[in-house]
Amino acid sequence: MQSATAETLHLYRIDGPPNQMYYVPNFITEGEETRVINNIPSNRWQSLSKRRLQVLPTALTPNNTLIAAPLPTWLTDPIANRITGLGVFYGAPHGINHCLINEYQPSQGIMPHEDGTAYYPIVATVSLGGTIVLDITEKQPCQGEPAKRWRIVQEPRSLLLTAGSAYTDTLHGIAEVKEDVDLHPATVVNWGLLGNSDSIVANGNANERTTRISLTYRDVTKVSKLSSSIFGKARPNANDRPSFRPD
Ligand SMILES: O=C(O)CCC(=O)C(=O)O
Repeated sequence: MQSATAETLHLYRIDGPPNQMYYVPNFITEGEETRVINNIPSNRWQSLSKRRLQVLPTALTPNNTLIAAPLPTWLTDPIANRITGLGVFYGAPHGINHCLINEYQPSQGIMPHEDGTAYYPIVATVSLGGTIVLDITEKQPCQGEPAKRWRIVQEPRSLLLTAGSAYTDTLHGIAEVKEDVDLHPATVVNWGLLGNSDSIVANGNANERTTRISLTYRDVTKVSKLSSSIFGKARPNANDRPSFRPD
């Protein structure tokens, strides 16, 4: 399949979770992946207990405001521009203006959480390096019923779009394991969209984790044009995680 365009994005829709999630394999090339990895500043990582994180262009203020600043070109050209070209940030007040970069070693992950209201309800995740499984859980199951769960495999260079009620009504997390197991068409909702499911099958329906980096592109809804020195509350090097976000 050719990579997605605004016209063909519907072909990449994931069936199963609430509307709307899309998975696009090979959204970027290996050359683009290498270029981004090489541009990630080595001195801006914040070490968290289970992963490391950096925030671009800057951290949000305590009341979740972004002090207006452009994203670096290596994040926008071509990746953010290509995402915007899919039309999915149509309706977002600013378009993509923020990016969290997470890095996970094998055995690292992120506990189930929601991204909350600091952002317009769409997130575009580009994966670099290793493959990982994202667990999606229904936030408010029907009374007496267990929460519905879905597993999404994210391959390197893929794009995962989460919008609408998939954004507002579910939690997402990554298990702290060295290997994702039991991966097959009945357990992975985006199996039919994967670029290379053969390698998972050849590995005994498992994925051995290696270092994986995610770029999560978002639109922070509150933006201030005041400079951080005038505003006085921005914390450019602080951990940019509003209180609902997990370690
Ligand atoms: O790394 C990922 O794919 C998920 C990151 C995430 O959940 C977050 O930044 O809120």
